[in-house]
Amino acid sequence: MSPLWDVFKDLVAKEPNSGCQPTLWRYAEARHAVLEAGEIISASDAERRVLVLENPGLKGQSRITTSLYAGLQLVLPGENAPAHRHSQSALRLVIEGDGGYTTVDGERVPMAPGDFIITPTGSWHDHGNDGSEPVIWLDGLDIPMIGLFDASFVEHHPTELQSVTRPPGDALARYGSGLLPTNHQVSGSHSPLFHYPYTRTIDALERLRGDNEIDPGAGVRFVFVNPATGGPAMPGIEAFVQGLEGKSITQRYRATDATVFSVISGQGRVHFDDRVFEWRDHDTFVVPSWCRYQLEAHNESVLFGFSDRPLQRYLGVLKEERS
Ligand code: GTQ
Repeated sequence: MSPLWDVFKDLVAKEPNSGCQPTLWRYAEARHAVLEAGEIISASDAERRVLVLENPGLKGQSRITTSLYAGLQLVLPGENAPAHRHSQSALRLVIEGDGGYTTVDGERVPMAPGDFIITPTGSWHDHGNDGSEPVIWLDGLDIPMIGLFDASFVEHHPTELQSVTRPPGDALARYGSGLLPTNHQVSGSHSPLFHYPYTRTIDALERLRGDNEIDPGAGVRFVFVNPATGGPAMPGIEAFVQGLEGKSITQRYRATDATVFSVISGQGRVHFDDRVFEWRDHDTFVVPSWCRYQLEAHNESVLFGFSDRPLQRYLGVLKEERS
């Protein structure tokens, strides 16, 4: 036993105080490092050739926030990252390169820049690159959460690559057009749609550009949903895209869900109370829990982001403030 009164203030804190720091990773530098990793180890030897984006306030923990992991993954032309499955769920935001693909539970999903792809818990996945350019994407996983629950399992596929058992575009045809097969049974809590092509995302953003009603003070912001439930595409992570007008600034805002942003296109700044970061195409930055910020865009910009919001909402602890 140990005395609660010595630790009470740390256990039941006045407000969020994890040490997670506002941080920005410049893509120009990160890309250089990731390509250098490509000369050191193959995707197959590494299993996943990734440089982890570790929050400097959470050293040695491979976390970008207290609950989330992020990394930049590289697959070179002709390479494969072998098939495996694990308890952790993953999301991908494709950053550069054509010709990449990821196979998820028997369907081969082509990767184009800006595409959002999910790999639900327990689904077999392997990655490859049939093109002539390196393919790089941002990985977001719930690794710290699964670690907290001590619920991690991983399994390696008996063959390097799983077999492709479904035609290309199968999930998109079944679930991606505002239609659901009449006999669809909701099973599990992940979206049965696992590919959200950027062509569709950008079309929605462009059409509603400047609309001030979608998310007042925050530009046009859309959440990636599970079309069978209307809930988030992944039960534990909410991912979104946010379109910002040129020469605009969002309202001052803070929330308890630390959020990872990846710049799809554009340039601007993120303002915190005590610092400012400049961002541009493909930079990644993190806004810690309960940290006030504003997003300023110099020109028309599109940001991608993700956080643990659905779980906080479920637990009834999500708190937001606009000021
Ligand atoms: O692509 O399966 O960044 O298993 C970390 C762990 C990616 C993946 C990561 C993984 C993967």
